[in-house]
Amino acid sequence: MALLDILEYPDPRLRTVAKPVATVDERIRTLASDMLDTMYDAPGIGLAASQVNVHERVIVVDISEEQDEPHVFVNPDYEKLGDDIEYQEGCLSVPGYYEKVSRSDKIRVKALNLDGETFELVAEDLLAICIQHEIDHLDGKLFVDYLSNLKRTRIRKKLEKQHKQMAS
Ligand code: GNR
Ligand code: NI
Repeated sequence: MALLDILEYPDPRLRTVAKPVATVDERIRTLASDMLDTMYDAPGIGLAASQVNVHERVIVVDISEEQDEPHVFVNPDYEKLGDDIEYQEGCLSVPGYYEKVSRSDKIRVKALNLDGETFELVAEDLLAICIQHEIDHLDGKLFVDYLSNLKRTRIRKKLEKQHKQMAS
């Protein structure tokens, strides 16, 4: 069990575009395992490698109540199948803030599993929303980017103040 530190907005490292994983090896399996530990500990329903300052295309998701349905996606890609719906999102990198974001309610995801094999999954509702939120992280994108400039600036200033207080 290993817990990783989660970067918080507006840390510029969260804006890094993650690189594709070339080979799914022991290093990637350890990363995914540590990311799941970190996600469950937080607790959260998803985590992208970008959030733990590893800029490679790996995400983990588990929306189950029992925290016993882990999904790992390496080099994920998706197409939208559904309609856009609004959902109140949160983010472990934007702690304490929840705002409505519009995303597709159904997607088809293609990715590699931890054996390096390609698989496909049709995801709906919260699982679909969470996977889209995580893939955004891999592209350096955060849910606050969908909000008004006013809302995003307010959130940024409050978190910056909190980070300064914690540092002093
Ligand atoms: O724990 C999380 N909850 C959540 C709720 C609504 C939409 C997306 C999410 S993902 C978030 C964890 C996180 O920050 N993943 O990047
Ligand atoms: Ni997030």
